Amino acid sequence: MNSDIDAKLIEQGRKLFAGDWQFFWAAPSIETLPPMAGIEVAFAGRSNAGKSSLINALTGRNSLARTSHTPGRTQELIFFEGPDDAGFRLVDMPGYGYASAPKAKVASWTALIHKFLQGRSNLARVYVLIDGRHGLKEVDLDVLKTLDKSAVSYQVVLTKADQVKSTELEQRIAATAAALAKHPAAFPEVLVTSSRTGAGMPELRAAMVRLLGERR
Ligand SMILES: Nc1nc2c(ncn2[C@@H]2O[C@H](COP(=O)(O)OP(=O)(O)O)[C@@H](O)[C@H]2O)c(=O)[nH]1
Ligand SMILES: [Mg+2]
Repeated sequence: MNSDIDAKLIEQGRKLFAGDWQFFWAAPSIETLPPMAGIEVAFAGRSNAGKSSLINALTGRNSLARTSHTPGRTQELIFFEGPDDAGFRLVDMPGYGYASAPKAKVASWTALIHKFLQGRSNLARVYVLIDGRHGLKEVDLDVLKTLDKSAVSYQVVLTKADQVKSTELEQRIAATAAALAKHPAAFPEVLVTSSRTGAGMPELRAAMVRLLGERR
């Protein structure tokens, strides 16, 4: 990749996320979604994968997206809006795969997400967050299958990189990329982040700037 273009995107990403990000809307159901406008990027992943922490790290706001030590607490689609003129939103999706969740809850999650993915033409990408300490689990693979069937492009992000030894992390990246080869709708490249150290944030912000450019 051209490093001048790279540096430019990194700088544009820094600027976009240095702007004023605000909570905008919480939707517990498909009927209560905000009207479609601008371009949206959503963050999916198991409960506790680090979705809310990643949104906080991206926007540099420690408590914009509420993070929780209690898995499975976010049960709504939460929308955040960027600086006025950017026309850009981040969506914190409810976590899936919380072991003690009752079956009915899992079914309602799947239904909500399925409907969201089907009907949201301004949704440019879903980032699927995978805890870097654990890698892809069965429930994640089920979600990737759901995403394959939707028209949305998606990419896997390995989170909590600060908690994994570098040799182990390399193996995890390789194993994840190998699994993704079976999912043609997935971006082949795996992103790696740490919300604690900020690792991977400039690259993720730059990727979203690139996406915005492509969608406009
Ligand atoms: N060490 C470390 N912990 C993290 C990181 N990201 C999230 N966590 C922790 O993981 C737990 C779940 O994070 P949260 O963002 O609430 O996950 P969510 O359920 O996917 O929204 C919290 O205790 C966070 O502090 C990270 O990059 N590094
Ligand atoms: Mg959360």
